[in-house]
Formats: sequence, C-alpha cells, structure tokens
Amino acid sequence: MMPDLFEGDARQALDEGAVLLRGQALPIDTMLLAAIETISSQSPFRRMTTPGGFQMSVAMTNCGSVGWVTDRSGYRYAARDPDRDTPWPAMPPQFAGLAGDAARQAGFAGFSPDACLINCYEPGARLSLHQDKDEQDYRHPVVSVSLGLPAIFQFGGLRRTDRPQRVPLRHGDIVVWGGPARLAYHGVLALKDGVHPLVGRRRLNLTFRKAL
Ligand SMILES: O=C(O)CCC(=O)C(=O)O
Repeated sequence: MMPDLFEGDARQALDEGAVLLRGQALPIDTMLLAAIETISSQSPFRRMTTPGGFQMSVAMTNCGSVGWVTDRSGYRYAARDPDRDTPWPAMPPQFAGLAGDAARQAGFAGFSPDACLINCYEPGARLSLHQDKDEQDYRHPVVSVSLGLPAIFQFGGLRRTDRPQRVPLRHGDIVVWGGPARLAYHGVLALKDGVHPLVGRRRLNLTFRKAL
C-alpha cells in the first residue's frame, strides 16, 4: 500500500466524487515507466479507429484481463489484443496496488481494476470530451495516472453541455472519479510540445477501470 505522503495540500476535490491526488505516483514513476515499456513491446501502441471512421490522435495499448478497444463496429472491452490475437499483457501488481490505494484515498475502498488502458499522447494529440460507459457496473470508480509532459484535463458534469473545469495535470498526478461523478464528461486538450526528463516528448496516461 502506498503511504499517504501527499494528502493534505496535495489533495484537491474537483467535484463530489472526484479528487485530484497531486504527485501520488511519483514514488514509483520509474517502475511504472519501465513496465509500460515492457507492455508496449508486447502489445504496441496503435492509433485506433472510432465507430465513425476517424483515427484517434492518441495511441493506445492495454494491460489486464481485458482491454478497451474501438473500431468501426464500436467501443468495447476485449480479452485479446485484436492486432496480435493474443491476450493483453498482464497487469503488474504494482499498477493495481497504486490504483486501489488512490481509489481508497478518494473514498472508494476495495477497487480492484481488471483493465488498464495506456494512452500515449504526442504533441498535438487530444481526447475529446466523453463519458466512460463501456463498463458493466458504474459503482466502481475510474483512476487516471499522468506521466510525462503536462496536460490540461477537462472535467465537466453529467451533460456534454456542462462547462468543464480545466485542470492542469503533471507527471505523477492521479485523478479519481466515481459515485455521483462516475459518468462525468472529461477529456484532454491538445498536448503542448515539450520534453520531459524521464518520458521525452510524450505524455503517458494509465486509466484503470473495472470493466467486467
Ligand atoms: O489522458 C487522460 O488524462 C484521460 C484519459 C481518458 O479520459 C480515458 O482514457 O478515458
């Protein structure tokens, strides 16, 4: 279990059920990055296609017993990497531990993710406002870990038209949303160019969910 080193000033409520834990992943950042390298050497990052036929600007891969995928037939969780027809790489126990601990600190004890989507943003890549609703049980929160270049996270309400807050996210930050905020619209503005000392010209994001 991670120590509660960063509670206090580093804990910021975004909404009821949504919390930003500043720097929470910093103590294990190099382990996370090494594990992402290993995972992406097995199931490489790829830019998937939306059901509407657009290629996403964010490149993605997954680890866990299921992974989130999109193609012309829709958004879904799949037990196999469709590009390789193999199971997704296993989720490292430290990933699940970090996510479970962050969820507990946000008030969602007992979170045990089965899916970790790994997003890779290069300068200019963005994720438009969306809800995470491909999971079976919305009682489980979403835990999102930021690594590398800083980004502006948009965190809105339950309607697409609700004006989102702009939350600057830095290397090591974790956002958790669940309960009344579980279906909040969220997204990431186009990544600004830069170089992060550990991650280079990229932002990596781990999004943990309990899909099944
Ligand atoms: O990259 C992020 O910070 C957010 C990722 C996200 O919204 C998602 O994977 O659904």
